[in-house]
Amino acid sequence: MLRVLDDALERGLATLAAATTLAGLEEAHIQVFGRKAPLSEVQRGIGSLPAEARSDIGQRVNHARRQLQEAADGRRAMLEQASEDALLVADRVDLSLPGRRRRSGSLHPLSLAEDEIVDIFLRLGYRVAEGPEIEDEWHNFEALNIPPDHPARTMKDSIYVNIPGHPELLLRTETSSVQIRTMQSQPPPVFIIAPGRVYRRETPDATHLPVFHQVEGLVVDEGITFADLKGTLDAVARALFGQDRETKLGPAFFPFVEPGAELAVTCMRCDGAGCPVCGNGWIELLGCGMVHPVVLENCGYDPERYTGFAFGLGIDRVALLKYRIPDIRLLVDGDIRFLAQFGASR
Ligand code: FA5
Repeated sequence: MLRVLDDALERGLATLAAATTLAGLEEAHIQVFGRKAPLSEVQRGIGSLPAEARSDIGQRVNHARRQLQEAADGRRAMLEQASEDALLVADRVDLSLPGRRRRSGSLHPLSLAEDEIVDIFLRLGYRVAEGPEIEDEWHNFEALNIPPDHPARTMKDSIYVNIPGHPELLLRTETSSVQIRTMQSQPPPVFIIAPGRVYRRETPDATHLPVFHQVEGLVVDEGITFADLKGTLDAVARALFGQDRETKLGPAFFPFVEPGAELAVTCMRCDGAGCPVCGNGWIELLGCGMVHPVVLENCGYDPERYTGFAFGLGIDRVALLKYRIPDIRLLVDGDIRFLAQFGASR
């Protein structure tokens, strides 16, 4: 029995020492301490020994068991440490490697142009107003003195939305509808600009898009004259394009102003010489005029007491002119090589 015990101790120590993983140590533990292990058999045999031998053998068995348990605990601690070390090595961060750079983005040229326009007007004391992109015919047409037989009101020119029971709803064709909403919501004086998206049935070309952006401007107060309009537009054109760019104000018709005018700027491509993009050297930038008395009346303002001016400036056109972009369609192509020139890294 003593021989079996010595043998169990020796083999048990060897088995535990041979375990190279924690799972392997579990198996070794069963082999050494399990019910069928030699150590357990010796322990079970103690009962059949003569009484005087029992205590001696019992002590030896306990001693052997303690030795084996210590060996198992030591092995477990070692294997746990080793597996922890392996994890740390696998997770090691090499601080000497260069980091992965995030591409820094940039604002789209349209946003840059809009921000700049809005900034200029905020400095002049205007506030920013907003209106919905889905408009009704009254705000988009009637209130603006655009009669029912005007060509802009046909399905051919405007984009109507298909909402059952609402044949009067369309995508706004100009930001001028915000003039109406603003005057309806407050008494004079009014000094607002309203930047936003507008929609027209239009075939895209180098200077036209079917979805584009305008900044509407509206000023109404006592004693506002055409000179105020001209002075404001001059100041804005200089702030946007510098002193050197030439501008030209000519007569134009819009049903909601009287008199009406249009401001054009020398073409960004040919500098006014004339080219296939502009034709005659000029790019039309905005429509403007003195607010028609009928429009003031439609909004509940007294046209005998108040006068005002309004303008509608194309933001996409401003971007073309400022950044010398040769074709407006580049703004919506999403070509990263184009956008990268405004700061987006490749
Ligand atoms: C209007 O939209 C008037 N509501 C402007 C106005 C406001 C007049 C207040 C009087 C008083 P027009 O259709 O010309 O006008 O457009 C105004 C500007 O938007 C143009 O000068 C041009 O800069 C820009 N624009 C017009 N059509 C397009 C288009 N298809 N693509 C890009 N820009 C356009």
